[in-house]
Amino acid sequence: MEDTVAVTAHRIRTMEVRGAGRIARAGADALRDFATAYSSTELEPFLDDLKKASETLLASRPTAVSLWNAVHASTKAAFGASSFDEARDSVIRDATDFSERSSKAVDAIARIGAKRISDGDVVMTHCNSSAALGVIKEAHRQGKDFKVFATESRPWRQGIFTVRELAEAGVDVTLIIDSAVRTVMRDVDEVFVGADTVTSHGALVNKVGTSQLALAAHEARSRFYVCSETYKFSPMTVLGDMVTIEERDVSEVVAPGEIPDSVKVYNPVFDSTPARYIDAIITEVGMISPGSVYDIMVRQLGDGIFKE
Ligand code: RUB
Repeated sequence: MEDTVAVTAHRIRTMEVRGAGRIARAGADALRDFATAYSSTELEPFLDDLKKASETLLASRPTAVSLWNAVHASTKAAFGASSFDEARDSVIRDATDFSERSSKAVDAIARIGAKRISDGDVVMTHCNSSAALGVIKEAHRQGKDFKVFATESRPWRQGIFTVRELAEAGVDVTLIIDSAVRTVMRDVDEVFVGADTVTSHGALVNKVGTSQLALAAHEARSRFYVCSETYKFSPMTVLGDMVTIEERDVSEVVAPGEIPDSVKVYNPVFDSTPARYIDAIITEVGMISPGSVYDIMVRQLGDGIFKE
């Protein structure tokens, strides 16, 4: 059943599964299936294979810490288990629990964030975040009358998924190209974006271009909200680690032969927004300031996670 893990890692790498929350749940689900179908009953080989499965998943995409937190939450108890049954059962239990808590967190964020949207507001979102779209759809479900601008989000154009999803929900949505952000921002009341990783000092790592929305929002005095489950908070950043910004293939930006071979193409797919441009982070444990991330992480994950 290592295949399930390899298939999931492939689907994450090729972006068939994308968005930090979905990636994390897919990782946890793959580990649950791996443990469920494991054929031998020896503890040591199981732990060796579990380690390899975890590494395969973690190598699939580097930026979203949600995947690391999902793998850690699903496997931590197994590595301290004293029998095969205990280890396997803990992976099945903890991976299932992670996925369930993850889905509930998105719902809680929707309920909390929706209160920040009022009748007549203009909202902007970037890329395709289930947490941010949850907020917008919940506000719409509550009968609020507002407009949404969604960015195209080159080069993958996740904005197309966003506008489809919002249109299907009946939301008044307008698609804009990424370079129209500043032009439109003067009319925007609130920006809602998702998170791939939030650092211990409250910086947001999310789809490239997010920091431009934040700067434009700051200039236009529009509020800038990050919708982030707490498993997007990165324990590694407490220890000083930098977040790896994924760079993807040139072919996502230009077609073969479209530009001279001598031209280099740089395709970073995430960027970092400093805490000072963030009004609040909307999490499943409430609306917090970027300055509270460290405390929440310690409370949620425990001191042990910070040991190197
Ligand atoms: C998606 C992206 C999303 C976050 C949050 O990037 O940057 O804003 O992952 O998403 P990609 P969610 O399409 O490259 O994975 O709120 O769904 O976890």
